[in-house]
Amino acid sequence: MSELLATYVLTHREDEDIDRKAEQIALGLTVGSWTDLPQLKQEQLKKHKGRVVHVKEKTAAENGFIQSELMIAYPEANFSADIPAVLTTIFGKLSLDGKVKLVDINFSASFKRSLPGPMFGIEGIRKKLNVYHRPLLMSIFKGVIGRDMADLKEQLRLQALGGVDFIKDDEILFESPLAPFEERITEGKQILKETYEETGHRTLYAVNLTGRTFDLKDRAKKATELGADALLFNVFAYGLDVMQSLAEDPDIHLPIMAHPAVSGAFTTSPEYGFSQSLLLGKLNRYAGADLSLFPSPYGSVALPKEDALGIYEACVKEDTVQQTFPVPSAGIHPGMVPLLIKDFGFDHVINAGGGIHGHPRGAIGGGRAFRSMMDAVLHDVPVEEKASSCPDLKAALDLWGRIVEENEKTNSVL
Ligand code: 1AE
Repeated sequence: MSELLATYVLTHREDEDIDRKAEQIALGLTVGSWTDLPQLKQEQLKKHKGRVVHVKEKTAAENGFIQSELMIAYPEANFSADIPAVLTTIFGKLSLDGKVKLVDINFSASFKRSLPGPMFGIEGIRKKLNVYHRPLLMSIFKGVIGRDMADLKEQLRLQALGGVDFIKDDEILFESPLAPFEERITEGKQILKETYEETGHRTLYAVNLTGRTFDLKDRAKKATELGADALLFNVFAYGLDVMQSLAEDPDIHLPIMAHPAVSGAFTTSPEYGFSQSLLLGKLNRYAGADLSLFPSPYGSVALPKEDALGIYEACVKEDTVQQTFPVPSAGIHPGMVPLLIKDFGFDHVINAGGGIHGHPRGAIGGGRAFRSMMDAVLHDVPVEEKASSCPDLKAALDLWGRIVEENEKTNSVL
């Protein structure tokens, strides 16, 4: 019989009987109070009962409180093969019952067959761009609310001329008569065709898929027909299952870029909600995100480094589904590139809005500064030397400086 393993961290009083609590969870989330039932019913229900796999102390007691790790196995026969059924079973009422954090889920091999994973993944996206040996660079439209198509087209053009690989809509750009979804796709496509002809560098555009849930599929199909490159999707405002339905639909054959908006409400507490690696890494990946955006350890909205690395690991580690491109983001500027490459290697996307548009020479200078810093790191050229031959990089470093790790004494960050 296949089982799903759920791992939780409970914060509780030192003297609480946590073995008993674990048994209550295993029973309560599966067959309920089966011991009070007649013998026949008990027998019938036995195969549906949850099983405590382990209970371990995780931290030393502090002010009378302690954290314990619990692993509980749930028979997969108890639920249908979809993420809403899984989450309702293993973390439904439990998420309301004290200080419980769901940190990991392990699905059986057979259950995983119902989860599509990314349709393109790292490999498919690199193939679209024909870029294989460096991190990708993405920029973000900024300040475009209330602006018309002429403004958007100019911003798109400048970003592309800076040498970025991807340009994404801002997640707060919704449908507007000034810049409708369909025009953003068709006119954006034309601009990127022109910049490709001018520079030979290909840039893809991820348009924000927004609106009411039951209209999303039609809009995404329209985007496919119009030749869109990719979809940006605020998955945590809608739900993982909505993204999975988009990813699985053969008429919507587009990479999905999962934005982390709203996810902080579910992840940031050390005592409640989901772990970052589970929600933004593993579940995003199984539900079909080709790219997963998350705060890096260094920018304006920063995650603890171990959380950011945990998301990265869940996106790329060996699995039955394709890899999701990790996209550490938020407040990123060229001076952070050495640390980003050190932490996340080649297979990630460097993503910047303000760090591109806020460059003293505008978005073209911003893109060039990032690409130049990436070149310096990948070809082992000292940053100062690179900056002396690249005025865009010099201007970025003069403005924002370089971020080095706290324990770093030398000028080199690699
Ligand atoms: C974590 C998501 C980052 C994002 O979407 C965004 O718009 C970042 O903008 P900047 O780079 O902080 O200006």
